[in-house]
Amino acid sequence: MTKSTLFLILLALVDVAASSKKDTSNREKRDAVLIRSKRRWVLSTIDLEENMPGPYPALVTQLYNDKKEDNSVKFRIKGDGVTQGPIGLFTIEENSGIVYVHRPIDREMYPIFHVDFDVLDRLTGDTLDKTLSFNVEIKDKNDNSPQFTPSTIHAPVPENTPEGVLQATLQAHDNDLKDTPNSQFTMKVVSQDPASPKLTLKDLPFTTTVKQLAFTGCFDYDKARQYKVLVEARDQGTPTMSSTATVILDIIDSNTHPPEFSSATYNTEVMEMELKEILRIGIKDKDTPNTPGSRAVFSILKGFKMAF
Ligand SMILES: [Ca+2]
Ligand SMILES: [Ca+2]
Ligand SMILES: [Ca+2]
Repeated sequence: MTKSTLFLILLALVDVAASSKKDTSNREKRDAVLIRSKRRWVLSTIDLEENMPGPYPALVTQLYNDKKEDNSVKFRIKGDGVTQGPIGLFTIEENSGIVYVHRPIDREMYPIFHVDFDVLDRLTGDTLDKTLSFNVEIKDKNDNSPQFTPSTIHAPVPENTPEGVLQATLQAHDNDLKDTPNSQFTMKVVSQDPASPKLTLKDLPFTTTVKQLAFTGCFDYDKARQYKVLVEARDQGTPTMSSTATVILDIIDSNTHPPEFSSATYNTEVMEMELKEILRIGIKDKDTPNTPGSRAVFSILKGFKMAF
């Protein structure tokens, strides 16, 4: 029994007391009554798929009620998609009981419809039977690709980060029917520039919708200061659908270069008792200017006095 199938339930006759084993003709009579009375609403099915191509209006099903046989009855439909939003989606031909749908349905917006059918006396409008109520679940189509939130990520990466995970997580969600291939997806790195070090996605415990960016090798600020990584999420529906997220890694320079003196020795002279600048010593540091990695601290390791 599929969920998308509507069942018009056979309503059993309450009046089943008139049994008599001793009288076969009575039993036959009773069975005939049962058969007629059971067939008040006749079993029927409705299969409704998301995004049905049409043309519209499209025939959905036809209702039968044995009270219809004398043509003195009419059918009525009410509920979701009829008297409640989205209004005008379903109609019924009141004499024939044929049900129509008038436009495509987006399951992600309207996954289920609760509708009621009545059979009425055509002249008086009185209801002639119990209201037939049921839920119509719309059969899902794979019409959504998994989407990343956010779809662009900027992550700073210190140059000297040890091999392993990065502080960059990727999260995606697919709006199609939960726990089915239409909404289940996988994620992977599809491209990266530059190519090295190699970036991959690492699983996280207890979730399949969030992954962490990881790498093998090492970053070198002098070789590449920014990485552009494309990550794809692809669902398992038919046909499959996918989307990508962009991760920008900004490599942050670390203290990987020692400061170097521009000259090995410096000579200067100073007059006795004179207080003035006597020497300016320059250094070079290949690390980023104005960062702790490039700020040099000087100290005099050794000196000596000259006597005059
Ligand atoms: Ca949809
Ligand atoms: Ca869908
Ligand atoms: Ca999907």
